[in-house]
Amino acid sequence: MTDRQDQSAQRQLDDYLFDLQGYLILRGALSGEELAEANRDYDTLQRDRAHPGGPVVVSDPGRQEGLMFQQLYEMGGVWERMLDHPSWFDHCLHYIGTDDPDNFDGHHGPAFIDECFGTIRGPGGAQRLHSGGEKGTIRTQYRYHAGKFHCGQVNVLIALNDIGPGDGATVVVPGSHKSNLRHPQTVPRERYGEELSADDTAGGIEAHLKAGDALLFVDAIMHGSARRTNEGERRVCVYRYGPSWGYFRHKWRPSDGLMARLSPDRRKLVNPHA
Ligand SMILES: O=C(O)CCC(=O)C(=O)O
Repeated sequence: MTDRQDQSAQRQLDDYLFDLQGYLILRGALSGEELAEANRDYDTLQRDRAHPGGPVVVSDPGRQEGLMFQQLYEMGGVWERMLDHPSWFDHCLHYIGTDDPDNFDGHHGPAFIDECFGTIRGPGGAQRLHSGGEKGTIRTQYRYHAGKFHCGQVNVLIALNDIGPGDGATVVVPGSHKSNLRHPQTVPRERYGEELSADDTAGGIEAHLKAGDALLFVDAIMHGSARRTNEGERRVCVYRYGPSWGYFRHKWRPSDGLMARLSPDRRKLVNPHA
């Protein structure tokens, strides 16, 4: 079999599994050097609550989600490379569709990253389950039509350390991106905290990742994370990709410094009209 046939067989399998389950695991997406750099930057953020590379927003809301970072790409280096990292970028473009018919003159980029964040979570930390196809939310929708994927948001969650049993792994409910019915174990927004933890959710599975693996999933899939019961901490970052006509999820915007140093292609990923 030639390399090209190999790639096409892999793409067919990925498409089948992504459609069926709503997620894929990309093993070894980051190199050892990339991981080391990312972890050094997390050490700095954790210690100083800031980074000299750029204005990352650090918060500790004192909730189960743990220490949170927004606008990770501001730090430069590996965080900029992750904007269009070869381990996942083509997959993201393929699953969001990138087919705006009015974009012929290239005034948009092929995609928009509407949020780029990370968390460090210690013992007791978790993320409540949310999303699910039955909600019909357009921004996060799963859609396949006329022989193409047209997903509203594809997330790439990258493990910066090993995440196994007891570590608070991300939980997904495979197939729930197409569900028609509300999962009976979820509760409405005003009763958050009463729901079962993600690890006790019927139909849910923990995505165990080695450091450097990436979990790629359509946001419509029901997801959250199990509660961490082990000592130590869990480190992840998430890049959210959507169509170029999307808009920022939060109030933060790419800084002038970042916009000045990015290549034109990458600039369009963080601000399609810039
Ligand atoms: O923290 C996790 O494992 C889940 C992240 C999550 O819920 C999200 O990316 O929307």
